[in-house]
Amino acid sequence: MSKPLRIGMIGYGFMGRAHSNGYKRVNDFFDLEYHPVLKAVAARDVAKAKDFADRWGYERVESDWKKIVAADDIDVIDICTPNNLHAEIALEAAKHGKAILCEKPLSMDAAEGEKMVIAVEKAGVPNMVWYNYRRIPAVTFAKQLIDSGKLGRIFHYRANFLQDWTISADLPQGGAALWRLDAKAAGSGVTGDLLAHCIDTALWLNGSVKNVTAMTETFVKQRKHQLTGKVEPVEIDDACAFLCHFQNGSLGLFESTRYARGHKALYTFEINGEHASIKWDLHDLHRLEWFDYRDEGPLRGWRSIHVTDGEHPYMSKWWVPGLAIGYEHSFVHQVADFLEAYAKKEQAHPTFRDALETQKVCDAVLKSASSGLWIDVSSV
Ligand code: NAI
Ligand code: SOE
Repeated sequence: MSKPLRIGMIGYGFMGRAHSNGYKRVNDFFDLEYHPVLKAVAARDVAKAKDFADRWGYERVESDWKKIVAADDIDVIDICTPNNLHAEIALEAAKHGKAILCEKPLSMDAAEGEKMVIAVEKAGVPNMVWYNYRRIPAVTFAKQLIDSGKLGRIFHYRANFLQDWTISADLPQGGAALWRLDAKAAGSGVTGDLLAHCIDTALWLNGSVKNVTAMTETFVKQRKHQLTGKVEPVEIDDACAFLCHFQNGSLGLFESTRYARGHKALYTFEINGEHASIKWDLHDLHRLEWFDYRDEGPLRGWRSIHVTDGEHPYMSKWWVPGLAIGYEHSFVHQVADFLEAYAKKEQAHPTFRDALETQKVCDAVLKSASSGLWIDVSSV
């Protein structure tokens, strides 16, 4: 019989749903010592939170997140709010000794992230950030291939995250659904929202970043604020591109934009090593492209590996070989890994400290874009 782990969810939007789905499905597929219990959800709009709670099976609703953070019957605080609330909630949750699962990016900037890391480490509480793309089986498989040394020395790391949903100049900024355009709620634009994913994956697959040079652009300079009705300057980056040196000597090239007409959420990466290369694409997420120079000459070429066999990461828990899983399963995997680590009294990754490293790269990128200089990540 597994033991209960009581979840207090803060925010009931996109991620509130993705995580709740993860909590509900995980024990149906993974053998674990703990099972999540959906105890309480907090949000300002109690009627909407009640609908959410009824749909997903949360036992109660609170209008103030502080009540959930202080409640004796909650073990884990799951932060699914806009970015400007992550730190305040996490600091309070650490004071109450709760395990904390925080959505990405960790914080508004690295200075805020440092405080969060200090708080969770001082409190000694389990902490993890939802950089879920690590747990897509093809991405985890890429990690296994790199760690096995099959690619040899790495020369290049290339990643893109392209979207097209903010092109209209009439789109307001701020408030529900549009907080990502408001720097006060989001911290930054595509750098913290999208490139943060690419950076987390890159740090995991290819190690630390030494220095960066970046450019950003804000194509629409003013937008009406949804909450105040006033036309205000847009302070986020709509697009960002940066070059970097990794500590292992390889070169990095990253691009993200919300102005790439035709692309909804195109996250891709490619890694070129001495012996082999790999490519991955979120729109075809169960495939890993592999090129190995050591293959027999006439047969040498790109292979497309369907990462659905039982021997591939996580896949033995799902269906039969050849049947794909999707985006939502990355959250189920992250919950499973968290519960496994929790049972062993270990930390699941990425921890707040891991995510702080991503935050430092983001800060260095933004600093470089505004100064026009190469910035050392260690100087941030
Ligand atoms: P959303 O706008 O869909 O939901 C935000 C929720 O926060 C809403 O339920 C809202 O009512 C609630 N909220 C706002 N202020 C609050 C307050 N003062 N007290 C309590 N609740 C409050 O946003 P979404 O897309 O779910 O994003 C939330 C977080 O998840 C962000 O940090 C975002 O960067 C991250 N995210 C991560 C993704 C991933 O792939 N890992 C995907 C989408 C978002
Ligand atoms: C933005 O549209 C967004 O939802 C990001 O906030 C997520 O982190 C990313 O996974 C998908 O796109």
